[in-house]
Amino acid sequence: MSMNNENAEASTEAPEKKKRIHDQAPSELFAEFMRSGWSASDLDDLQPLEVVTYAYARRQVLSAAFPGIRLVLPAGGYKVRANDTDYQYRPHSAFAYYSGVQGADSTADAVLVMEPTEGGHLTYLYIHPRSTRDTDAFYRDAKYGELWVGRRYTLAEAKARYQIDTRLVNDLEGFLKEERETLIIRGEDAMVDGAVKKHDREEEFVTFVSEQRLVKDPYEIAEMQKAVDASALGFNDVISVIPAAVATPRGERVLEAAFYGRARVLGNDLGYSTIVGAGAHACVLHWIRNDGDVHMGELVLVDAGVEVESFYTADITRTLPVSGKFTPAQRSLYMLVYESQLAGFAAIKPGVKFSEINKACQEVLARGLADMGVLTVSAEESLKPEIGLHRRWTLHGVSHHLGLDVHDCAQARKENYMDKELEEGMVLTVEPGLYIQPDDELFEPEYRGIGIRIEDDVVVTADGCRNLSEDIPRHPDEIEKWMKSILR
Ligand SMILES: [Mn+2]
Repeated sequence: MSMNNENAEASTEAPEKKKRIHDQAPSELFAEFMRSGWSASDLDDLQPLEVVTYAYARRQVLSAAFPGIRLVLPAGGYKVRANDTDYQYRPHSAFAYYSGVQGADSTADAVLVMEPTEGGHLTYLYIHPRSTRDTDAFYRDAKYGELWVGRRYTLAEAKARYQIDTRLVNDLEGFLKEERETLIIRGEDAMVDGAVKKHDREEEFVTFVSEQRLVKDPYEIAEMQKAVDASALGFNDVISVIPAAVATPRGERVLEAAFYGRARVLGNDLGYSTIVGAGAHACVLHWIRNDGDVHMGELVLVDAGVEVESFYTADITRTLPVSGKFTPAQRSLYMLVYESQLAGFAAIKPGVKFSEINKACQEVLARGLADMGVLTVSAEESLKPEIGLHRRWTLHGVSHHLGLDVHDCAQARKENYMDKELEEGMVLTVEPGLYIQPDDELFEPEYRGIGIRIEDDVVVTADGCRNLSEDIPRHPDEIEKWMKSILR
């Protein structure tokens, strides 16, 4: 990483009394010298982002739901990885949703405040603006100074970009301490938590901001298509390094790294930790260690998604034959999952309950498993909720909302999620799977240790759904063709 600040003098005090290096003031001569001799660098041609009108409309909905109450949405701060190194910064999804702030523009500790006024709310974006050359901070502050971490927007620049009035975040604490009914997202920003008393509608507020995202606006759907398209290229990259993965110890990491490269080059980051499970590792649902070898003849399950600059993510799973060809046992299990997914797609249309997607997929899987003779009851019996024997191999539900968070709208109430009718504009995953553990004696040996999941991202349309990830091959014949076209 970086060196220490060479402008600080070494301390001779005992370690426990030692000041942090950046606490030490520079000489007046040095400070004066550092402040002078720079050319002007304001950005005066910044255009409003496309998201501006959408973010405004989202805030209008929120405003109407909580009239007369101050609403506070913190972006959150850096999270420590170890000692003085932090994780890559990523703002809270509710902050991103209502502010529109995105990508590298997004700075730690920003807070969106909606101040009640007659007939609605006025919105303020509180930020750490850039540390200009007339401050000491630009070279002394290792956390925010622009010689250390890069330039941020001035208040005027951020306003031009997001069309929201901007204020200094350092002035926010005093502002929040004024007596006023206030709702916050708690647990993201210690200063905000400390300044604002608990309100009995806080949980309702958190639920509301989660449920508002259940139906996506056209901007969001376009961003999610971008995330899916970038992920499609990531899967091409994964296939292209399969020979290297086979040749390298811990080959799963080779595949993981290929996808990660694409996520960082085309997007902001991964939307979640990539799962790469070769062979029986595919039967471990959240296998993110990815430290296994990759062998010829196995399947490898890759569950990965690129998060684009606006922080929307894809969530896609493909299960690929390492050799480029499915064995008969692999193909027969794969086709069962494939048919199950088709039933899931077919179940999706406005007015149908969310939970019906799972029902449609599970029905196909249970019938297939019954036909294979591994169930001790009929498919009908197994499908009764209180019985569910087939779940030994299906393990999880087949759908969740997708958006800024990979498991989007997670604070929504059950009646507005599982038990809710689908609406046009919802974005969902459809991801049935079958997982035959390597020690499962109910299956013949050639099936043991096979894990298969096929996961696509769909948007609910007026009369059905549109698969955003349709272009990523799914059928075994298409997968074999796809792999051949990359690996030949
Ligand atoms: Mn998923």
